[in-house]
Amino acid sequence: MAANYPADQQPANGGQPRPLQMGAKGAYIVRLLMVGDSSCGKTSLVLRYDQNVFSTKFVTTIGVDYRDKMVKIEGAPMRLQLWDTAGQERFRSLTSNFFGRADGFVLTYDISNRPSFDHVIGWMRDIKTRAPPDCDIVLCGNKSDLDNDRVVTFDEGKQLADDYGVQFFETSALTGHNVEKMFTALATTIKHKRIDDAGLNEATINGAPSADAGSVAGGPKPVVLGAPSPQENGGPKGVASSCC
Ligand SMILES: Nc1nc2c(ncn2[C@@H]2O[C@H](COP(=O)(O)OP(=O)(O)OP(=O)(O)O)[C@@H](O)[C@H]2O)c(=O)[nH]1
Ligand SMILES: [Mg+2]
Repeated sequence: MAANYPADQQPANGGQPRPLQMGAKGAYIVRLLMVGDSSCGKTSLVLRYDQNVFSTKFVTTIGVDYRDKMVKIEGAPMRLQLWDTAGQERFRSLTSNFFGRADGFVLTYDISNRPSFDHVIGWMRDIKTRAPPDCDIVLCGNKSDLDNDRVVTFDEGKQLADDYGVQFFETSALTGHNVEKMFTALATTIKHKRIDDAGLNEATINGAPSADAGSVAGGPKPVVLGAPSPQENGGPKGVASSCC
């Protein structure tokens, strides 16, 4: 794994997996972070996945937006907390504070933007430095509809993902291509490692509610800088200085 990369840039997928936390509503809580350069399509991917909509308008994310989505993965109810971070450099110190309790990352680049692909190594380094060792990562080459403007080949993306030992998808938030498949694949990998292999089962679901992050409904909740962290057991949702 990652034979072509320095030791300090290896993926953060090693170590003993922690069991997933159970929410009060009987769903496992899965914290997913969208990371990658500005304009590569992180917000668009979340909106396509959550609401099946797309806009050509670019409204850059300020800080971190938050949504959650209830899904069933192989019969297991999961509350996917989608933390959509800003790609702009000026927010980097804020957004990297969110890495500490992530269960998974969608590391996104734009197939029509070479620097966004080159920067994947730096994003991987940040994940390695700050994220839990049992988190899972999907490398996502977005804007696959822009094939005429493509500057990063599928094989380059796949090779990089293989080097890091992570899953790889090319997606299009515009057409919806592979979007649900990618999120489902990440959630499924997390389920296998953090529920199935951790020995959690239906009895655990019914018998051990502990904490939750709040209601499912609603649009993005922009983070208010300097406000208290969200409490897993019902604190104000989307008003946070970090998810950790
Ligand atoms: N053609 C095409 N355009 C896309 C796609 N995804 C996003 N875009 C466009 O790319 C621009 C940036 O998308 P965003 O989703 O806001 O990018 P972001 O990664 O969230 O950017 P930051 O919030 O600044 O980090 C917008 O104009 C989107 O319409 C896609 O799959 N195909
Ligand atoms: Mg955004």
